[in-house]
Amino acid sequence: KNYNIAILGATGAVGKELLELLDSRDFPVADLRLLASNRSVGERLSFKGANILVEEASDHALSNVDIVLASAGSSISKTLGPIAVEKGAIVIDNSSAFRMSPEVPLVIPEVNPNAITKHQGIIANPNCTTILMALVVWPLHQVQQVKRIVAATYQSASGAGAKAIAEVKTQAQEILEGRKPTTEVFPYPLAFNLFPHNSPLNDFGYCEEEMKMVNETRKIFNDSNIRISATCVRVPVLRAHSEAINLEFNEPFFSDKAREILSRAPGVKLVEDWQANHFPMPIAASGENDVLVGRIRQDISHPCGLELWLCGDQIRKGAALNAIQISELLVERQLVKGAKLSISS
Ligand code: A2P
Ligand code: 11C
Repeated sequence: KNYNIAILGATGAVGKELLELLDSRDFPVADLRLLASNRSVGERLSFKGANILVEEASDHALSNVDIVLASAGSSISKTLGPIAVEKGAIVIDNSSAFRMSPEVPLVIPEVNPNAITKHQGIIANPNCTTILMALVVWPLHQVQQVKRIVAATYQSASGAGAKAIAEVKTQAQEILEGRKPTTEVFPYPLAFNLFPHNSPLNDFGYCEEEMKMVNETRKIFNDSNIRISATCVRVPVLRAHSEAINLEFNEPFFSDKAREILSRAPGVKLVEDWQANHFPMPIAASGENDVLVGRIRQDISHPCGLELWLCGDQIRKGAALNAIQISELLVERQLVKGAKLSISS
């Protein structure tokens, strides 16, 4: 069976990657609808040799669709997501709109694939930093329970969308030419700079991005006790996020054992050459499906601590690839069917 697919936000960074992955992974597509804002109407994007016209996202455009891959931001998902479900589609939503709703599965196929069975029409794709961290921590957590995670992130411009990637390139050029860098998407120049993630702060001084890592990981792991603290930072990298992760267990977790587990973990690739001092880099992770992990070492400050370093393509596994893998899982388990919606967002 082939399916009618709509990409909501098809002209964006994640939307374009979704299109490429549907093509290269040979997803069983019957009809493909590309939806964006009215600014992009008339644009054409290529899919399997055809040039498909971009249409304006609307109620009407969501009729007769089996799967909506949504990546046009939270407010669009909140408005159009439930309408699509009402019309019989399953929405795989890349925004944060429904992630923490109890009725909405929050899924990383390598971690909690069975969560999709309970879907009521909307399945949420986790935040990119959460996906990359959870994918690597989960196989270790399965062997010895992780008590506490302390993460520091180095997040690429792509996390803020296609305009942000263009902005950092323009800023680099402007600075090299001795001009003042222009800022439209980001509050500060990102080229030759970095700054703490600029999402809204809570009363404890944590930003939204940091709290997503805390709350979403707990939901995905189905473990409300795991303690997590993160510091999220935007860096002038184009499309791959990096993360320094410190894990604390109840007993020592030896680095050789962690290395052995991660070397065969799905979606993870071990990149470690201690002699050459060669480890994962965002430039190497860009365009890759796997999350690269390395520098696995015992924490010298804590007998039960373990340190590791990872880099993963934010647009791929952090967003589009994870959504496509969820779609593939739905097809494999024959779960692509209209659902009864009851979402409390
Ligand atoms: P458009 O290109 O027409 O603005 P990114 O995350 O890379 O910034 O991409 C965001 C995506 O969401 C783009 O495809 C963008 O379309 C789409 N989008 C933004 N605003 C709307 C809107 N009001 N209605 C539909 N799609 C939108
Ligand atoms: C970033 N992770 O890099 C964010 C972007 O909840 O999906 C994605 C926000 C989200 O800025």
